[in-house]
Amino acid sequence: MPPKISLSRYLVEQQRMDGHIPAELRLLLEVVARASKSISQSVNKGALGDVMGGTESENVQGEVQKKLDIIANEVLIEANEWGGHLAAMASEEMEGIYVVPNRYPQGEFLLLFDPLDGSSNIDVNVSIGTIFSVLKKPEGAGVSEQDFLQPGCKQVAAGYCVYGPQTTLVLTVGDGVAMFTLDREQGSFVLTQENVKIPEDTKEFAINMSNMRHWDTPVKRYVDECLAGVEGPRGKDFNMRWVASMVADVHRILTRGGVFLYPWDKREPNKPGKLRLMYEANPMSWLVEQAGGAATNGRERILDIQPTKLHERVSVILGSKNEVERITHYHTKP
Ligand code: P6P
Repeated sequence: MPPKISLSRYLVEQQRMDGHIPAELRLLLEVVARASKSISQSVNKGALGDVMGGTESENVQGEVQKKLDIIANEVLIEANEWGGHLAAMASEEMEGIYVVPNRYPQGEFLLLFDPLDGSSNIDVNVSIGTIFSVLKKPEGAGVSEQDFLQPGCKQVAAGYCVYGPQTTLVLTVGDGVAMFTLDREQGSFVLTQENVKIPEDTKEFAINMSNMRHWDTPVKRYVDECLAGVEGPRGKDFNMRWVASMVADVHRILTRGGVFLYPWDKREPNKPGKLRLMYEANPMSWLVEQAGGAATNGRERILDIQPTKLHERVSVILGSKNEVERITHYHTKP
């Protein structure tokens, strides 16, 4: 049995080997991992803890906040604010940025997160997760929301923790994708896969089919061709999955390939899509690209999009490279 490599050892070796991870970033990632462990314990309590159900409040997206949304947000804030590695944080659950209080030293990194993605699945015991993205704070005194508005290609680290049958942390610092499974007996994340690779082709697509009548033509064409199966233009049968938890759908794609679509649709034409660019699409797109996949909004690479608002939304098509290229081609060269 090969030696168990902990997250800490992996990060130290990454730091020593490539200088990829400055000490402050290594500390940040270890703190986020520890916070994820704590969130996992709250999630796993379920009905045995006072963590299920909704609250009276709504988040900036106008969505009813679940108790666990708020718990996860507070865990991440409290775990990260004192360490001296961050200047500020941004969260799906908070309208504005959270500047590290003056009583703590400020660092050079910005942390963005969706503290508990897929929270509609909490009460029905389906996998959910925490998504995070790390940027460097631009030079200059102080920190503002404007400092966060950097394209996804500027990320210095990104990942998620999926709370499913296993609790698994998936991470990139720009040197490929590694997966760490929580060993509850040791209480530490153990390296269980590195150099993750997404197959370039797939027979599995993930989309919420109930929105079909609202889709734009290129998406409808793509899905119709998949449904036509081996007798159709694709010459093969496809399978469909939709967990309605981006973390779970992306984890499946990183593990066995596939393509995930949450496209623009006619229901709210002024909204580019449902998912958020800064703390959902960007971190997931970097992970997918680092694993040899692709991620576009149907027309351009998601990581090239210049954000204009902290909570802006985007259309997302990501996964197996050849499928994403095909769908993007249907949009740009119909
Ligand atoms: P729908 C969860 O609420 C989420 O933000 C993503 O995790 C997920 O992929 C999507 O929304 C599910 O949306 O419309 O199918 O419920």
